[in-house]
Amino acid sequence: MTKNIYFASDFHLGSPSHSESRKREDRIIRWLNAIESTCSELFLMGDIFDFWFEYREVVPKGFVRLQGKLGMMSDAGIKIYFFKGNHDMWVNDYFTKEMGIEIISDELVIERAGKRFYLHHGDGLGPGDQKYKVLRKIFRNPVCQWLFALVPPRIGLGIANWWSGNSRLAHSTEEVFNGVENEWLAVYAKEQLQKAHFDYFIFGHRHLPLDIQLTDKSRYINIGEWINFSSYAVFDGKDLTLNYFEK
Ligand SMILES: [Mn+2]
Repeated sequence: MTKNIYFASDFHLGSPSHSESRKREDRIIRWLNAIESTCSELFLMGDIFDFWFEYREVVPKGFVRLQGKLGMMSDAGIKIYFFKGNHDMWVNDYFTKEMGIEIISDELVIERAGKRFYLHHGDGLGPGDQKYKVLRKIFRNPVCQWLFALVPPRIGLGIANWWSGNSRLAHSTEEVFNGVENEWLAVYAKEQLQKAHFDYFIFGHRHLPLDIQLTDKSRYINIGEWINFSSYAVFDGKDLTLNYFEK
């Protein structure tokens, strides 16, 4: 049987409410059940959780089905990667210890079946968004994380849930395509192509499924999100396609 590589991101579990998130989590589990027999590697490319913060002895409640499923897939020999997104960059060693998942902090370059992939959640890349780029440095600073960990979870997670309730998802409007020249991740990908060849650039973060031909040999695929689209990409050893689950 051919083995595939799957890419998905931006589940934003926890948002906008517990019941909505649970429905989405169930759909994700159905998707994982559907793909696992053909899956050799699974790339979870950021913003899997709308908020995640890991204390030394404590992790946030919830999302137990996803964690159990990933643990079982990993135990069955499927290699799973978890990219830090802008909503869930504070993962520590819990996913690795409990589920055998490899954590990726920034970009990851891989080669599979002779194709070169450039993988990244997509936050903080390309032109513009200076405010976020500064915030990202602060949020990713180990001292800031250490200080936040001193705040009791009841207060820390309370602030976080308030913050997450104010994010763009809570006032969810569907994203629209800006045209290739204004799609900052396409601009970023083109810059990278000046330095090295990649067959595929795969990003999340944009919340809009996109499949853009950058040159005759290179494509930018945005894997979208799971609130409106349930979109994901699959590489079957020959070609990469953007798909929609239960659509
Ligand atoms: Mn996101």
